Amino acid sequence: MPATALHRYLIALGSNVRHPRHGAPAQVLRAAARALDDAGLALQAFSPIIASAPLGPSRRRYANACAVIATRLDPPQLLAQLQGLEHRFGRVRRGAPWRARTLDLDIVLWSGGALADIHANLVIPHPAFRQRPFVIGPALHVAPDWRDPLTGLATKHLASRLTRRRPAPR
Ligand code: A4P
Ligand code: MG
Repeated sequence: MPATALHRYLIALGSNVRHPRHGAPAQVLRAAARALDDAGLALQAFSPIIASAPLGPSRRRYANACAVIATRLDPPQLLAQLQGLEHRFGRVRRGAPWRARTLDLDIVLWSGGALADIHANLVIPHPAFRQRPFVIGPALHVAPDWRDPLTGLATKHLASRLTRRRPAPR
């Protein structure tokens, strides 16, 4: 693959902490989408922002969304750029210690298929994305036909699989 090839990436965005300047988590995600675009990662699509119950120990509800971006950066370069953005958004000096991160940017899929880069500590597809309604739901709006290279299933198939698995409401 030539070094200058344009790649497409599906990015999952999450936030559950207010940012002192941008505001509530949903505002953080909107600002993050603008920042991605400003950083030269051409924003091709941005999903609706959803509110989701926290998975894991945190009690705060999350705002989640997905973006499709196009860039010539390869996956390790993009990961470094995303981590720089997380750092800019999530770590605010308040006295001595750095506060908790307010922005999580994960690479879910890319146009190059499956990848495991030990040196960059990077796995694509993101190992947990298929089971996460807060990723699959927004992804359905921006990448319904994008196929997971490992299962061969498109996002819309993963979404209906997740829906089917949920117990019927009483
Ligand atoms: N890494 C490996 N593969 C990837 C990839 N495809 N994209 C490595 C991004 N990073 C990848 O990530 C930890 C390490 O994962 C990095 O060093 C990177 O090299 P991190 O973002 O620094 O730390 P984290 O946020 O604790 O990890 P992670 O895996 O992003 O956390 P999770 O599992 O995503 O959990 N509930 C709701 N409702 N919504 C959420 O968004 N998010 C989390 C975060 C928990 N619960 C949630 C949500
Ligand atoms: Mg992350």
